[in-house]
Amino acid sequence: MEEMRCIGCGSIIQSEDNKKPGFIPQSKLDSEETDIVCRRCFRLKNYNEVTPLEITKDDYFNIISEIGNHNALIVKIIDLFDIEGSLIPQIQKLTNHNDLIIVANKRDLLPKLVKETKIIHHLKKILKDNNLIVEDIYLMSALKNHNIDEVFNKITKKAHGRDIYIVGATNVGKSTFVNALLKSRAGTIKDVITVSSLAGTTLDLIKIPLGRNFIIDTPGLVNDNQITHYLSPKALKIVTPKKEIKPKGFQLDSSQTLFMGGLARIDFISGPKTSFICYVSEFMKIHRTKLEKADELYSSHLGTLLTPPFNKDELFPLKAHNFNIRSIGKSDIVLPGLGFVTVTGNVKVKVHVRVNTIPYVRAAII
Ligand SMILES: Nc1nc2c(ncn2[C@@H]2O[C@H](COP(=O)(O)OP(=O)(O)OP(=O)(O)O)[C@@H](O)[C@H]2O)c(=O)[nH]1
Ligand SMILES: [Mg+2]
Repeated sequence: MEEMRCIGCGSIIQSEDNKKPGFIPQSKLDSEETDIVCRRCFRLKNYNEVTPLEITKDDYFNIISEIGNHNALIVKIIDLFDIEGSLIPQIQKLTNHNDLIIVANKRDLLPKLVKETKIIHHLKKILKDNNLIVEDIYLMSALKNHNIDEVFNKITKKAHGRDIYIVGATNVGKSTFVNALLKSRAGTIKDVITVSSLAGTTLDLIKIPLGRNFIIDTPGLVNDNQITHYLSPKALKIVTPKKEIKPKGFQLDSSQTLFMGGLARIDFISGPKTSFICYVSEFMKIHRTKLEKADELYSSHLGTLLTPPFNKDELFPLKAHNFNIRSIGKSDIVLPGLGFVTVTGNVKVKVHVRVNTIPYVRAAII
C-alpha cells in the first residue's frame, strides 16, 4: 500500500508517536476519508495553534539534494523583505545545477514607488556576488495574488515538461504560492497546504499535479542568518510588516542614534544634518537618542522601552559595523530581516545588529 501523506505539510501519516511529524490518532485515521491532515496541521489551520516541530538541517539537505537526481526546474523563492536571509547560495550545488529561476516574493511589502527594474538590478548583483547562475528573475506577491499567473506561465514554459520544485528558506511564501496556483489553476477555494508565520511549516515534499507536470512544494531551510528565526511569535508580529511599508523620516544631527526596538541601532557618527528615512514594519518602535546616551539607554531599557526583545530567550548581543558612505545620491543601509534606512550624501554610520546578520549598504532602491 502506498504511504499516506498529510496534504498540509507533506509528512508521512502515522499514529505511533505524537511528537513526530504526521501524527494522527488511530481513531481519527479510521474515520477519515480523503485529504488527510495531521494533528499539527489541523491545529495550525483551525486554531492557529503552534506545535513546535522542526526538521533538522540534515533532514533538509537530504530532502533537497534528492532533487539533484532528477532533471527538473528549480524555482527558488526569495523574500524581498529579507533578501540576504532568504538567499541560500548553496541551493544551486545542492540541486545538482538543475536550471534555476528566482522568484522574489512579498512585493506588496515594498513601497509601490520602488521600480521593478531597480529591484531586479539589485537582485542580479547579489546573485552574481554569490556565484548563482539563474535563468530568469520574476517578482510576485503570492499573498496578494500579484503576478501569480504570469509567473506560472513563464515557469511552465521554461520547464519544458519537467517537474518544478519550489524551494527556498523558511517563511518566504513557497506554500502560499502553491496554494495560490491551486486556487487559480485547479479552482480550490481554501488553502490546501498549511501556511503560517512560523518557520518550518512544511515538513516534506508535497507533490501536486498541475498541467502537464508536477509542482512540488518543499520544506524551507531554517537559516541562521534570518533574524526572524530567533524571535518569539509576539516579536515576529512586530517585526513583520503586514502591508506596504510607509517611510518614517527622522532629521538627525551627527552624534545621534536611532534604535529599532532593541534589535538594531544606527549611530550617526559624522556628516551634515540629514534625514534618515526608515522603511520598517509599521509596528516597529523607533527611538531617537543622543549617541552619548545610547549605551546607557540600551543597557537600562532593553526589553522595556526598547522592544522587541520581550524576554530573556530572545536576547542576543549586537555587533557593530562601520560604514563610511560616500555618495552623491541616496543609499540604503540594509538591516537584514528588519528593513532598511535611506540616507543622502556622505555619512559615516555605525550599524549595530544581531551577531550573524550582516548589514550592508546599497544604492537606494527608491
Ligand atoms: N506580505 C506578504 N506575506 C506573504 C506573502 N507570501 C507569503 N506570505 C506570508 O509569509 C508567511 C509564510 O508563508 P508560507 O507560505 O507558510 O511560507 P513557506 O515558505 O512555505 O514556509 P515553510 O513551509 O516554513 O518553509 C505567512 O505568514 C504568509 O502569509 C506575500 O506575498 N506577501
Ligand atoms: Mg511551506
